[in-house]
Amino acid sequence: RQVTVATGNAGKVREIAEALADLGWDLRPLGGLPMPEETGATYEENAALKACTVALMTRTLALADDSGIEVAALNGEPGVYSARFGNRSSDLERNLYLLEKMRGQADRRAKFVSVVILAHPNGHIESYQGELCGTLLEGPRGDGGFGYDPLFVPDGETRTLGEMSVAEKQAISHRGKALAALKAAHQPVSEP
Ligand code: ITT
Repeated sequence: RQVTVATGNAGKVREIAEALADLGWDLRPLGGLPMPEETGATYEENAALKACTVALMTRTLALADDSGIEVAALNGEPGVYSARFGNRSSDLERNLYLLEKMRGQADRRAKFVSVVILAHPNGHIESYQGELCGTLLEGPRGDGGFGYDPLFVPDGETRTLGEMSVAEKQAISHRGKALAALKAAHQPVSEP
């Protein structure tokens, strides 16, 4: 089945392709298609907006992820606004901005959230989600992953997400959990 991956984020594309590889779906890139403005107040609303818009435009199934990081000491910010935190326009600048806001802060707890939506061209939607709790370092470590990965050490781990391979990150991450639930719902039933 043809599924358009409705994201402009190359890091998400890599994780989605790797997680869903065994389903044998024909994953299509967004190409030049425009994405809607993310006007929703929740991850769920924004993921549905992206997936439904692309499903309607392409008349294929469309898969979108809306995600973010919620920092305890910042009252859950940046949350749904993680991609535009401090109006900074690159991952590097947003990481520096977050480090600056967290300077001297003892409570370094943070949580990643992902909502993955598969939209059918007939308007039906399937929604899956996952979370990952951890702490923020005082400086970056590792150059893998994307976004806030180099600053974030998951609970029970010693390395940042930026120091892990895609497969290692996937096994524990917010997006890995959401995609595993989607995959389980679409796994062909095996013979007894
Ligand atoms: P699309 O909307 O095109 O999918 P985006 O990057 O704008 O791409 P979001 O609106 O969902 O996506 O923003 C999520 C932001 O949260 C993302 O840009 C990162 O800064 C951060 N983020 C989400 N998941 C992350 C992860 O697994 N690792 C690090 N940062 C992550």
